[in-house]
Amino acid sequence: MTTSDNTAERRLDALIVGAGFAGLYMLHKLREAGFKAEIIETAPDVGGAWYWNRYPGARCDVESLAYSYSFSPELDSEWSWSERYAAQPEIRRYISFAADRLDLRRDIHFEMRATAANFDKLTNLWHVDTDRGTRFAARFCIMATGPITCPTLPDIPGMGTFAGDIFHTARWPEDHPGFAGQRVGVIGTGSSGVQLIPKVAEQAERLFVFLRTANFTVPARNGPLPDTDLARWAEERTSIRSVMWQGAVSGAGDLFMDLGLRMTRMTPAASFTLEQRRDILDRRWDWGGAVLQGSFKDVMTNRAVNDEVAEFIRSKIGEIVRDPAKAELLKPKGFALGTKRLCVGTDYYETYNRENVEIVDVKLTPIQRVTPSGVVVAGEEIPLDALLLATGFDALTGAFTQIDIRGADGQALNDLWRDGPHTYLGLAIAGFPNFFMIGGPGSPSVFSNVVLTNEFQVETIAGLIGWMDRNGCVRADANCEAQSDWTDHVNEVVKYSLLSTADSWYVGANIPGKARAILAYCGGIASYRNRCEAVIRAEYAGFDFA
Ligand code: NA7
Repeated sequence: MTTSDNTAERRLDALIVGAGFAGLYMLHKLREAGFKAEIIETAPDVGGAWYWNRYPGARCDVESLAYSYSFSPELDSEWSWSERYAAQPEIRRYISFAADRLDLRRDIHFEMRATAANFDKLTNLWHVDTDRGTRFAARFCIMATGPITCPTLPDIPGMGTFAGDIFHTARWPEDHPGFAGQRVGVIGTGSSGVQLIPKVAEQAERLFVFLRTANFTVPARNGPLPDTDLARWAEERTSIRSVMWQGAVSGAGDLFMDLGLRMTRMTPAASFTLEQRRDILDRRWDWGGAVLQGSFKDVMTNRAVNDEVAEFIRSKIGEIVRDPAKAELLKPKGFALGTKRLCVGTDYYETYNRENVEIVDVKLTPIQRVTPSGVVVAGEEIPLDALLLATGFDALTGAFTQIDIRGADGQALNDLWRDGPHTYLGLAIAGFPNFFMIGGPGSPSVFSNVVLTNEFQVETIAGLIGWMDRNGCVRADANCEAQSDWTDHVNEVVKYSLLSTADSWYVGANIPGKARAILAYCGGIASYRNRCEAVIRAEYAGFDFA
């Protein structure tokens, strides 16, 4: 859709920000219900995070079969995934296919960024400004901006002076020719770095990995999806998805694991002998994917159990990496497994056996500055042709705080969230009527299969908007008490887990000055859904309507 009318406000029922999985389904759902809705999207195409994260090796760490829309039997039956863990180009094609199949593009304004959103309490309209001059007036403003979409750059002196290629993984240029014959540096060894490093190592003459914190990485064991899996999925997907909602299958990688091995995730480690536990860990390691973190019920609640699984991974690193000094640097230390997101890789540790790959321990000797021709570490310049930044994101709240969002009394969301996000069910914010969020703070988001939980949130928001219309309501505002109960619950439930014990982006610790608070709800998707369904049954208890 091209937009030329940047003088008058475009009047809508709903403005949706973001054309990823969440925003596209929201548009479809509202359209189906007869509402006039449009999307604004900063990228020139659909896909959200999957549009931007096109670095070599970018791949989902949730199984493709489970990382797809479930609402449409037609989409399900017309699409077939090629690999167990789909690579970024295939996921982007899938999202594009869904957008075309549902005819969504005509209501999407591409290359347009929201800059400000203000609620007018007299007219009950959201006024949204954009960087293209187009203004919108909408009854509802829905943020489908994605939890990990706002990249952060390291604060190293001289960054702007580097003369070679310098990219963040989430802003990778399209059709980049690669790094053959080059000296390349990578900063960052989280999920993105872990996927990127083996691919760059295959191309570069020399690769320097600037390692600050070694993360736990498990092998994906990716490969073509066998016909038997595809057939079984076609037959059983409805029941598998409902089991996913109950939490007995994570979808991260245990869809077709044998029942006995799968059920260990519901059983405390102490129910098994040491030999049985070792066997479970070995079999899960061999199965591949993030399932190691779910080996036992109490991996994320009991530090001793967590340590045992962590030590198992450290022993595997020692077996794979031939140089003992490198292996030692690559063994994660000082935080519990899973408290920084578990990385899923392919040949990650094996890559450090290549002669062209060097580790620079920047915890010991930080990068002092970037020069036009390289980086300076411990007083010496390491000459580089390219510097690749896998340095992460201002997660969950970043996409909100970069927009000037103001509620009914002109209050700024940035002020309200100064000590961490306050939300009602991760769906709404008190004082910001008719403003909804999908996959955002306070919801299961990054602690769940986001496609699955996004769909549920979309349906909940669409249900609420439909209910308001049927009941003659023009305004829904989360009440302060309900919001503070939910926020307390989000903060309380994490105390029973190890999740907030590390300095990770889960708690905002990667962004200087960001309040330390758990950013997503870790109480499980089943309990989240039950809670929301109880609210719906009670005619949207916790919301005040006008
Ligand atoms: P992450 O997981 O936040 O990883 C960022 C990495 O960058 C991490 O290793 C950081 O080390 C490192 N980093 C950041 N700044 C610096 C500086 N200044 N010097 C050295 N190292 C630095 O981001 P990802 O993109 O990998 O993954 C984010 C999520 O996206 C992922 O979980 C998937 O869900 C998709 P640190 O740990 O801070 O020492």
